[in-house]
Amino acid sequence: MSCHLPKKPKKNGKYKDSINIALAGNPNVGKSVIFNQLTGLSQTIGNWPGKTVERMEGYLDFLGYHFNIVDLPGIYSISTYSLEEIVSREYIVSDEVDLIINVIDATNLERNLFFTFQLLELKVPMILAINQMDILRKRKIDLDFEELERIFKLPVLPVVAVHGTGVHQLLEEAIEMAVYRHTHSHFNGSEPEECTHHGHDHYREEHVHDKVETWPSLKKEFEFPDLSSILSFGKEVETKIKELIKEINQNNEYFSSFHYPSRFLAIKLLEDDEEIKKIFDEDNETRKIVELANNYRKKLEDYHGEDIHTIISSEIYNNIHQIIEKVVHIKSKEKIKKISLADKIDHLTTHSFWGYVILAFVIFGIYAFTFIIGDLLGGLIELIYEDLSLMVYDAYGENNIWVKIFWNGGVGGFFGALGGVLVYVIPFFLIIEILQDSGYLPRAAFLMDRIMHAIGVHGKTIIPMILGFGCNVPACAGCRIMETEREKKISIVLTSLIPCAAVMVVVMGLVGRYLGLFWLLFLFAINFSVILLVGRVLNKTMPGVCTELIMEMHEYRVPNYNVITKQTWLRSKEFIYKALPLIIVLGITLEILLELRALDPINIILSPITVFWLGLPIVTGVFLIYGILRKELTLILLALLASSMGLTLLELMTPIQMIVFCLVTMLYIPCFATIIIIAKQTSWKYALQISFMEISVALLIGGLIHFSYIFFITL
Ligand SMILES: Nc1nc2c(ncn2[C@@H]2O[C@H](COP(=O)(O)OP(=O)(O)OP(=O)(O)O)[C@@H](O)[C@H]2O)c(=O)[nH]1
Ligand SMILES: [Mg+2]
Repeated sequence: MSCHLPKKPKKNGKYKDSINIALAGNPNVGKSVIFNQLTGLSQTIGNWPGKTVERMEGYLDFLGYHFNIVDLPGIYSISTYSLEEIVSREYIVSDEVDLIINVIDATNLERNLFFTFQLLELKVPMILAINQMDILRKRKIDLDFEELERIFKLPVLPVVAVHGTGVHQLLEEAIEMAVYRHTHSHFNGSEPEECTHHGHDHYREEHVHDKVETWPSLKKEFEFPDLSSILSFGKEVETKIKELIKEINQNNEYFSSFHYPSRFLAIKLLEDDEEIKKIFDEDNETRKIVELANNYRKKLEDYHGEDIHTIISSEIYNNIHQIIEKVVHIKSKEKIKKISLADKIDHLTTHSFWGYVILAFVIFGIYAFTFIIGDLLGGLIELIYEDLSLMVYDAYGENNIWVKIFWNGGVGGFFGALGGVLVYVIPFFLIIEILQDSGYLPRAAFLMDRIMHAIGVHGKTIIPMILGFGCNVPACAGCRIMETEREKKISIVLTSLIPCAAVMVVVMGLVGRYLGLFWLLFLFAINFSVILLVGRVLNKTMPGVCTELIMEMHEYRVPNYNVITKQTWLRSKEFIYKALPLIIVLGITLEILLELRALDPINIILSPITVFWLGLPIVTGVFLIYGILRKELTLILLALLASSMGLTLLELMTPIQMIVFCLVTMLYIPCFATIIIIAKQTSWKYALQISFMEISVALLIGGLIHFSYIFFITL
């Protein structure tokens, strides 16, 4: 296949002659799975709504074309209920997008098509991707795609995103539409049978080349099919819309610069859409149209006895029901059985008693799974390192400076990261991905709602908090799902206090390993009490009140093997590529600095805090600073130091020092990457305030424990 489009040089980093596609649809329909399949990038995927919080762009070259693909946050409508909806709407009609792939969840056609109907009103070139067809097939439900294409007069394709089925056909269809179809008004109603996605290749090959010159103006030249038969409301509403369109068209020159079709503007005016009304604030004449729309709205509401949104949505749903009746064919009653199994699990995990038991079990399970596997592999790696070290020491001598620097520092750092961190982090990410993809998280949010209200947020916060056990960085970014700024700010603080996988590695490697379960639980109890306390204080001091939990619960799903392994690998890769080299370099640097005794001045400066206040060994000062970079460094550097001194960690630190050190590491400051993400989500001021607050809390508690211990033993 080679239909090469002449590419102009990059302009502002973007190819001028490329196809720009936006993936739009309801939350949790599979947009990001499609995006990742196409671009090879790693957008968050999971079975809960609202994961994609920011527009993400990726690209690929396919069949000689350059595609810019944009993954949009999931939205339920393109009204002005939320900022995301306004931003998405403006983006969809802008010149930045050539065509939309509307991703639709096949198992939820009714609600998804509601959004499709709104998109259709924008009259942008569009392909409908009916995703999750595997689930539908399992339920023995058929969709008549030919009928769907006949109805929508646009390409409608079946997709199973998680298997990659049908994903590239979407692009083939996009090429068709972008380069060929809009110049051969092929889809304008007359010959629907030819519009299916079968057997396009031959005419793409033939026609693509000579149509290239019309390329850049796809959106303007695309003749949107006449969909008046499905995009029509009842007679009264339609009459009013037509009247408004007439008025709008009289000022066509002014309105056309906004890219919105007149009919869309008319509908939105009727719906009293604040953003659209702003467009009409130009002069007296345009303002009159708003008044007219207000007038019509009142009349319609009086006539129907309902508000305008209900009137319009019920008209849309009427049309959707008729379509569904035509295209959905249920082949077997087996569906009922399947649903009841999902329902049973659903019922159990949201049960007022068993739900909490399961939640506790899940959280305990995360740790048990991680640390059983981690300890097993970690022990093995440690053994290998010890054996290898003996061989190296025998050959070159233990006190050889080069052995110290490169073997103890470099190779020791590598093995430390591998056996001390990576073996825990990978299972951790794996289980978090399984949890995400199964659909459990919204249930946990529902269960925790009442408890979370006590600390100023609703249950949804538990989602970033659970994700925070894996890594605080994406978790803090995920706090965008909170509805209000107040809740977002509180959620970010609470999430940044969750002990992430790296912190857990430190805590398990010191307290867990040397002091046992009781002290481990003690540390957790303090950590979670701090979270509760901070939440309560913020709830009392921040202006505003907590909103109620509104969250869609999608059906449970068997986690997809491809999705979870890929996501786990992508997250682990981050660690391998970023942390591993850093650890090796720092390991070598540490050995050199130790040889030169260059750490001493910094440690001495920090000693009033580390030694006097916290009662820690003086060497921990520099390690705590390193820990801001990545928390696991504190443990690895400690272990390296101990091994370079020929000691075990228990000989380097007393039990009480381990407890204080771990507590401080758990609480003292979010790591650097988390601070940056918090600043991006809120402001630098807030990020620094959080850091300062957490340092103070950590030092306060660490000092208190140290002095209580002294007091206790002097008694
Ligand atoms: N069985 C099945 N599951 C799918 C398919 N496509 C996506 N999923 C699952 O659907 C869930 C949602 O997928 P995402 O790609 O994260 O959805 P999204 O539309 O990007 O969601 P938001 O970013 O929250 O708007 C995940 O659990 C996926 O594993 C599919 O074709 N079949
Ligand atoms: Mg997404």
